[in-house]
Amino acid sequence: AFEYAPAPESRSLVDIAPSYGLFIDGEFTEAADGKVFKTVSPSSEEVLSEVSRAGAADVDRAVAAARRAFASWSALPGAERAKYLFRIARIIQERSRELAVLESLDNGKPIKETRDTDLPLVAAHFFYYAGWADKLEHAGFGAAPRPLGVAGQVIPWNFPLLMLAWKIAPALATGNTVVLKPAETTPLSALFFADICRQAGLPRGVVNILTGYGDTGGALVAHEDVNKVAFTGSTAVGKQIARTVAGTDKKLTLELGGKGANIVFDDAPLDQAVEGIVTGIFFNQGQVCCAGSRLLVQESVEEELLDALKSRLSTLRLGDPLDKNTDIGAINSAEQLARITSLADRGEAEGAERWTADCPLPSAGYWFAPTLFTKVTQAHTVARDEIFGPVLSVLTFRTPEEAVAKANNSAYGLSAGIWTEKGSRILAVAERLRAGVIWANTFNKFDPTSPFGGYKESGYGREGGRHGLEAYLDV
Ligand code: TXE
Repeated sequence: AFEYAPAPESRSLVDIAPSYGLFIDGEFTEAADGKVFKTVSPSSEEVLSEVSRAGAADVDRAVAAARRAFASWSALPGAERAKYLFRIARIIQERSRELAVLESLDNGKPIKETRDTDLPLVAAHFFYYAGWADKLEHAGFGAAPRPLGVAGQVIPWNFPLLMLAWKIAPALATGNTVVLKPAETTPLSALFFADICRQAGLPRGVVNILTGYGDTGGALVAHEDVNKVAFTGSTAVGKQIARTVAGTDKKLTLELGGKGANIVFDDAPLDQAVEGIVTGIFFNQGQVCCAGSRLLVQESVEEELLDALKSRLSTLRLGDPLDKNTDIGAINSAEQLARITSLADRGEAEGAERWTADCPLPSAGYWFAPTLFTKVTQAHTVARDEIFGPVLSVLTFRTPEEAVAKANNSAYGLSAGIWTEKGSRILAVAERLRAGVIWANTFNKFDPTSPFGGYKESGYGREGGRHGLEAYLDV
């Protein structure tokens, strides 16, 4: 158990500089061509800072620094690498109030999520993989598993610091060096992490952070001196990266979209199921790859469950992410808000019934009220496409067989939830679901010891747990 920071009351806890450079070879430096971009707070549209935009020349510099560092970093005894990772983990804990406020400002998510979920998990990942660094020969991959070299990692904006931890902690524990590109709308926590690497005395070049857009990510994954590519983001970009990497000797893991089914049987304790449904789709405003965005409810309890769900949704508090009572924060960007709006409008146009929680939206910033679609069929876009927002599509079923068939009727296969009192039913249903993670009587629970990843268009490879080491080792 970790000590959670007390609720930060205001943004004065974090000192954001007016501009930041790229982090290459242990130094903050401008982009070679001097390009910059602004990062704004999605809850206020206030410009938070201006950061460098890395181009191909900067990717070259960062990869070269990581390559130089690889020789000595990979030669260190695992126990020595562990010391750095433990140190990073402890500094993250010490600075967790500052990091939580920063993340909520740059991403828009409620402080109670960054404080109680993101930050504790970020630290936990570094602690967990620190523990593996001196035990790799016991990991079941053979006597002398070897690091791959330079890892090029591209991450999204929905869990900026947590996705960084998922990528960087196993890479460093196994002796690889890293060039990481955070998402363009949430660059700040990765730059603060660069500062933490310096504070921890991490040797130069072991971690490099390149802020920029998709072109930066594209140049990084295509770079000929990158040995391993790890990507979390949209399925479309994931497929593009798979094509770039095809025909090279780079190893690749892809963690892409999802359309998780949350299956509620008629014997489930409905009050608990309601809480699980809310966590499943409204946590982080639904901008979660493993969100339970499809509710499959057994027909006999549909009405009762939906009544209870609507009452519960009417109590959610939407607003300032830095207010510790806020349940629903801002949508990460104007683009994402437009995507959610357009998919929800399409749901209505196709004939699904729309219900919106009655909560006032702030005038500045990007907001979307919790929304339900009922009378949804499997042909509807809202039942098929990842919306990546606070929008739940409700479908019904009569038998467990029908529930499994509907849950599996998706291009994705990342997550699912099962709500029932019957343990035997949990096992019987779970083994027939094509989903990388299946929760029973809970949802959106994460743990560094547990592998995470998908089937089908949700990608391939596993992150987390012992399996997460495999992606960074040659055996
Ligand atoms: O994703 P992108 P976007 C889904 C979700 C969302 C949609 C679009 O449905 O609505 O994707 O989000 C970098 N080569 N997910 O547009 O573009 C980009 O700079 C290399 C699910 O934000 O995939 C960012 O760092 N990199 C997902 C990262 O890829 C490229 C989380 C993700 O951005 C690139 C995010 C390129 N050609 C979105 N183009 C999940 N699995 O959780 C962009 N990038």
